[in-house]
Amino acid sequence: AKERDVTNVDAVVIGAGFSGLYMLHCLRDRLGLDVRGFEAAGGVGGVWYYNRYPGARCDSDGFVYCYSWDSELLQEWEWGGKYPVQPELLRYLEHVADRHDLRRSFTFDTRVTSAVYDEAAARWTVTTDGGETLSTRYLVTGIGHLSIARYVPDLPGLSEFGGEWYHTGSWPHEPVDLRGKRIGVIGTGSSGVQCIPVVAEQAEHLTVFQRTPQFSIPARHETVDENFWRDVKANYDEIWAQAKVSASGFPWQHNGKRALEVSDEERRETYERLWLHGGVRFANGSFRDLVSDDEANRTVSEFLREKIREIVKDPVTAEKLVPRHPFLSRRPIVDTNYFETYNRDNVTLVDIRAEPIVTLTPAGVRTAEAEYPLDVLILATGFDAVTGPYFGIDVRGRDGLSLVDAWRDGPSGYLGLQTAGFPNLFTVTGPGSTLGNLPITIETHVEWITDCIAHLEANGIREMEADAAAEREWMRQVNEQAESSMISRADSWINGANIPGKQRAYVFYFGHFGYFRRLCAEVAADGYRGFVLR
Ligand code: NA7
Repeated sequence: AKERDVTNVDAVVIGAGFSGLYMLHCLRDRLGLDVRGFEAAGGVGGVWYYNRYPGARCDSDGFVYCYSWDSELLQEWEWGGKYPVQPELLRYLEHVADRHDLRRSFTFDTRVTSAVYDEAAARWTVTTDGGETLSTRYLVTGIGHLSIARYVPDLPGLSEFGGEWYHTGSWPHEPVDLRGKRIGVIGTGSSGVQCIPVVAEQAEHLTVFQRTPQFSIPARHETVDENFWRDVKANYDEIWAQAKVSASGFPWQHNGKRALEVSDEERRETYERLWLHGGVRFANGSFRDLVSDDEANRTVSEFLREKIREIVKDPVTAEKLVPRHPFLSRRPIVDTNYFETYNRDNVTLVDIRAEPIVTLTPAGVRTAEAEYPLDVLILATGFDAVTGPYFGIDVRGRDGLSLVDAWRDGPSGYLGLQTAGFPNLFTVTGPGSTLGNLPITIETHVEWITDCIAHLEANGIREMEADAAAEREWMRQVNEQAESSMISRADSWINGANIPGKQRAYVFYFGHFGYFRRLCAEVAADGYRGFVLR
């Protein structure tokens, strides 16, 4: 039968987002390998294929939210604003795919269902839901952390709800007409905060059901103009050089000072200036100890709480919107008119910790105190991060070890690149990797993996995997770093706490990106220290 035919290739790449597109290009066009790519979606784009909800944008400054490796494209491309919107991001990745002729190596609408390692042959057997079986030397995942495994909470009565409901992470391709409708949004993470102001402008009435208030920094799109782009294009080499040695992949540093070593006036002036600059730079461009020192952090958290009280006119609503957790204990959020939206007459904020949702009804949402009639419900309730995408594939390594068993106590990896027991499987930004500005984090991994595979090929090395002890030691450092940082002060998808019953674990390295990049390079130069090569 046709489905028994096995296609032999050198490498299989899973995913056609920022990671998979570049990975495929490197292996196919730089190393000359025979590579096949698979993508579950109908096209390229990864998270930017799926996240089409109103207001969807990236939270990294656009001029560095792109590939650094195509210098001609850097001169040609210009984003429409400071933070690109989803249609532009999708167009960009489609353009890259066309420009480098990547689509012909991908099979779309096709999910990799299993990957089983054959130790005797030192090859992976990969099967897809299209009925195809491949045998490959190398398997590389570019499946991201969030894209596919949307989290829909177990809301009582959801199936009885008479209106339409959508998850932000799987928004329909056809535009959804929200004009004149009564709309509810559950969730105020990055997705909720981006869509709420846009939805409010279209809705007859918007009701936001908030469980945890969030800090958010205004984007200030207006700070980017023609002059900005001229300067950026003239200085791209320097910009990338700075980003590569920076703390989180952006071309700037903190100011080198501790928050409490300067006067109250200087501190205030620093925060005000960055607040006016806007965006993620507020989070990582001021004092060096905001993320590590409670007292320092209190100064910035209080500054932001005051801003919310200044912006939101109704004091009762304002208090509901003021977060209790420290700034930077969750991923920073960037917004356009988020807090201002609560000054609109057609917007209601419901604090569901004080007034819990009891059930959905055919007509809307019933809380402990009231009934909120709705035509449309938007769930901006996040994702089963990391384990969601990885456990969606039945991965079996050496001795039949399943990835689910290997990661029973939480996802684990050595420098985010490989996991012990899974030879020749490489994970782009896998567990133990940095986060930060993701395109440059991704490039760091993709280029490392490319050089590594070139080394394996050139030296006739059959197998490579992370050494279990090196991996344990790296994950110990990942944990230690997280414990000493603000990220340990709150629950979120970052530590697995957003999914009821999920094993909590720190998956990402919250240390310095520049250090991480250097470490990856040193490890390779040192004969792949901490990896076993056979
Ligand atoms: P997030 O950041 O995980 O946010 C999910 C939101 O949904 C958050 O406000 C949650 O409240 C809320 N939530 C989750 N479950 C429930 C239930 N059962 N009831 C009410 N509210 C709930 O997901 P996003 O999509 O916004 O962003 C994910 C990442 O994508 C983001 O960090 C960027 O990297 C891009 P909670 O705060 O947990 O109380």
